[in-house]
Amino acid sequence: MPNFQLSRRRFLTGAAVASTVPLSGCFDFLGDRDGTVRNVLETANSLTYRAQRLLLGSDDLAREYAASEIRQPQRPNGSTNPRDGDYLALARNGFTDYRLEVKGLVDKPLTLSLDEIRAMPARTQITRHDCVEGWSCIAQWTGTPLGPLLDRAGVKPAARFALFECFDTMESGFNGPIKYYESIDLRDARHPQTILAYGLNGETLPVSNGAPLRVRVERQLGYKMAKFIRSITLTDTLDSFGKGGGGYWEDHGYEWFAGI
Ligand SMILES: Nc1nc2c(c(=O)[nH]1)N[C@H]1C(S)=C(S)[C@@H](COP(=O)(O)O)O[C@H]1N2
Ligand SMILES: [Mo]
Repeated sequence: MPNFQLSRRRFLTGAAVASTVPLSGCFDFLGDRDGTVRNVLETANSLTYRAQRLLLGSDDLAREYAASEIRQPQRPNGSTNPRDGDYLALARNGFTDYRLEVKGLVDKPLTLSLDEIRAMPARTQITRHDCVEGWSCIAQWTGTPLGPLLDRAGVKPAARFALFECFDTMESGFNGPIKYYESIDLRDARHPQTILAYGLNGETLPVSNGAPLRVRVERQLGYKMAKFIRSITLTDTLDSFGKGGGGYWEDHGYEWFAGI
C-alpha cells in the first residue's frame, strides 16, 4: 500500500480516537497490529459503523503477507465438522452435487456448481485472520471475488446487504435448528479482497475451515467470515433473518460491524 495512504489512515484514526472516547493501550493499527485485537473490540463498540466507514474508506486493502509469514495452519474454529444431514450427503460426494444459490433482490437468481465457481476469475491472497477470542493466523486463501459474481446475478438498487446462510447448526431453537448466518454490506461485498474461498494454503478448502465455500471479509473479525455457505441472499433489511442482528453471533450480542 502506498505510504501516503498509511499516514492518512494513521492520522485519521488518531483524530477519531481523540474526538470520541478515551481508549486504553495501543491503538496503532499499523505499527502493532498484533496488539490490537482487544482494542479492536473496544473500537467496534465505541465508534459507530458510520464513523468507521468514513475512516476506513471503501476500498483500502487489508495487509497482505509473504508466504514465509505463514507459520501455522489456519486454526479451525467455531463449527469444524457439521453433522447436518444435507451437508454430510454433499460432503460424501466431494461436493459435486453442491450448488450455491444467489437469490433475493437480484435480477437473475443463480445456482452455481463448484466447477462453475472455480471457472470464474480467481484471487489468491495471504492475509491475517483475527478471531474475537484473541488469536490470529496468517493463511493463503484462494477464491472468486464476490463483486463480479454479484454482478452476474444483477443486484437490484434496493439491496443493501449480502446475507450468507450456512449448513451448520449452532443450537436447536423453538422452530427447529438455528444455523450459522452472517451478513455484510455491499461495500464490503464488492471489496476487491472479499472472495468466496475454496482454497486454503494451496489445497482444497478442508471441511474444518468451511468447505466447500467460505467468505473472506479481510477488514473484519473472523466471525463475519461465514463458512459452509449454502446461499447468498441480497436484501434491504436484516430484520427477517434470525433475531434480526444480521448474524448468529450478533443475535448473541456481538457487533454487526467488526472492523479491524
Ligand atoms: N458457518 C460458520 N461460519 C463461521 C463460524 C461457525 O461456527 N460457523 N465461526 C466463525 C468464527 S468465530 C471464526 S474465528 C472463523 C474461523 O474460521 P476457521 O475455522 O477457518 O479458522 O469462522 C467463522 N465463520
Ligand atoms: Mo472467531
